[in-house]
Amino acid sequence: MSSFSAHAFALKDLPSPEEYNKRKVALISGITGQDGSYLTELLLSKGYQVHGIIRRSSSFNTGRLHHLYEDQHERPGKFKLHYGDLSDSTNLVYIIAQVQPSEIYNLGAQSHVKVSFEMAEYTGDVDGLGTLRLLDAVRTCGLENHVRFYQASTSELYGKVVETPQSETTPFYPRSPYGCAKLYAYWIVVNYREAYGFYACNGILFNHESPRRGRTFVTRKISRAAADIALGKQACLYLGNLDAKRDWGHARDYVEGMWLMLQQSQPEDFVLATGETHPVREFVQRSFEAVGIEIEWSGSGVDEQGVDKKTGNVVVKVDPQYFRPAEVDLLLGNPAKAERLLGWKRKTDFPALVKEMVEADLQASKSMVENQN
Ligand code: NDP
Ligand code: GDR
Repeated sequence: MSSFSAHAFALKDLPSPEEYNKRKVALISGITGQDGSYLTELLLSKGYQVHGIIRRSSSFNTGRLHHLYEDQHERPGKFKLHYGDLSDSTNLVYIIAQVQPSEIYNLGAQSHVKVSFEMAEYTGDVDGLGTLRLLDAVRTCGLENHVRFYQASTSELYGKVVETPQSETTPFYPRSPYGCAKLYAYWIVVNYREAYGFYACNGILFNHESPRRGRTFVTRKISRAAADIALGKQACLYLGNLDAKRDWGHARDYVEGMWLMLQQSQPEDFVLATGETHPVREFVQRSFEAVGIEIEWSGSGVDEQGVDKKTGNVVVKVDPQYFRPAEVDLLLGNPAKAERLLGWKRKTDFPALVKEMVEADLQASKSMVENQN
């Protein structure tokens, strides 16, 4: 046992790490988010008992988990939510001591890059120090050799383009307070792995989307607007930088990769990506095509407009308020290591992702119209 161990509240009479790991008890921070909901579905389907940390909110914040929560009445003891926050160390120790998880997925974060410029200190506290707090809570409970830990690292670590495609060996150059906070989290995970023998992995995930994506991220903003404009509920979509390129996959495929990372004999860091990159403009083009609107582009930079070829209406306009103080121009990942060692491969391609998101928003928007009538 390390002389630096912080076993102030160490749990007693633990089984060996091998026996402990067979228990299949997962704890997820950020369970109410996009990835949290898909990961919960996956883990429940694999027979895990799933615990999630949720924040107290004055409004309803468990919409993405509603179907699972309903279901838990049929499967008592399989799914439980705990109030907590990554800024509250005592609470994290308490939850871990109570749950005694065999796997922890740290998905909780202020995850919006643009917002991180406005809330830089908060983002640093939650996304950076929050990761340290969770790791230290595991140590405080004396579970560092028992728990397997997944950290939601990000392609935002690469930031300014140094090389493409970006892989596990590409140097980092973050371009936002969010990226900088996640850089701290990345390295503290590596450090605790090396210092205390933690089974801890960084999943360096490129952008992944779905119909459950938050509405202020660009893909969902576009898919919703395409649906609403097609149904005559919205006139125009305002966007920022249309030239930024992203490597977009489906969240459902990526949570499978998270789980695989914690099932290996040795902890390692992995990139999950599709190996393709597309500009924001293409996401717009394809989304509007999916609802029967063909866009013609005019102007450039902030003067850019997207005109509906049939009606001549301007359906897309650039608004400088959505530009960022520093931008990540190009992300393109190389998932070769994950494919080779984890057997992971994305199943959903780019056209299918756009189609699924637009169809889901069209459906949701139509049913709102029907409910109003
Ligand atoms: P979301 O924004 O959808 O979800 C973030 C989750 O974190 C929510 O459950 C949110 O709770 C929770 N959260 C926010 N602040 C705190 C806090 N102070 N304490 C505890 N929980 C908090 O993100 P995604 O599901 O898309 O992403 C999951 C993780 O993966 C994040 O860490 C993100 O940074 C990272 N990531 C995401 C990628 C993507 O493309 N989606 C790519 C690479 C990394 P609430 O619902 O109450 O707001
Ligand atoms: P990103 O996702 O910053 O890559 O972070 P986002 O969808 O916010 O932006 C992608 C690109 O689109 C450009 N863009 C706009 N973005 C938003 N949100 N709104 C707009 O109106 C708009 N117009 C153009 C952006 O400038 C950017 O270039 C996501 C998050 O999920 C992070 O948590 C995660 O770590 C990374 O992906 C990988």
